[in-house]
Amino acid sequence: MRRVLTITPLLALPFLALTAAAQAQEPPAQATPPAPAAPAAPAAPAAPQTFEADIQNGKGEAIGRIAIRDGASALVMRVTINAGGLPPGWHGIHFHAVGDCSDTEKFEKSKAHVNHDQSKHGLLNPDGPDEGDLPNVYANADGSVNAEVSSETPLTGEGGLKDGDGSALIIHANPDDHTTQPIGGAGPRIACAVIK
Ligand SMILES: [Cu+2]
Repeated sequence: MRRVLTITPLLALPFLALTAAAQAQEPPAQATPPAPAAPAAPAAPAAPQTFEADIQNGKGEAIGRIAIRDGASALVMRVTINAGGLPPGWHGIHFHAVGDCSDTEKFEKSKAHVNHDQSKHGLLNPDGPDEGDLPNVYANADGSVNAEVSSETPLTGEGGLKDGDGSALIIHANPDDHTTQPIGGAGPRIACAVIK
């Protein structure tokens, strides 16, 4: 809709005429029809839930962190351990059934592996794996770890790690051979993180 200027008083009232001319140079307020409303953007998928917790050693000291992102069909977990945190070399890690790391001497309150269907232990076992099984992580010469692993065991929901009594990430002294029972020869439990 174009603005209609009435400039009748152009000669008689030059002041008003100048004002009208100035207005005429302004962009017409209604010249452009309003743009149609943009279609609603499709709803973004919900951001993965992230869970973080300290990892503690056998003295109850925090040596690092876990960070778990829960996806639709897998979770992804980062394991970060500070220098001096672990003995160098490979270490078996598993999800254990109870979120209790309070007995730092042995971490036995975390119970056995998460294993709702009584599968055999071992990512390489034809009758496995159980739901707590994970790849080994490698501690550098300085004892630090930066690793990322995945699991089909969910963080939340049915069969999830954050069930009524929670779960724990346990780090063992030795590597897991991913085959032998019950824990692939991974040895004592030397670090623990509560997932609850
Ligand atoms: Cu274990």
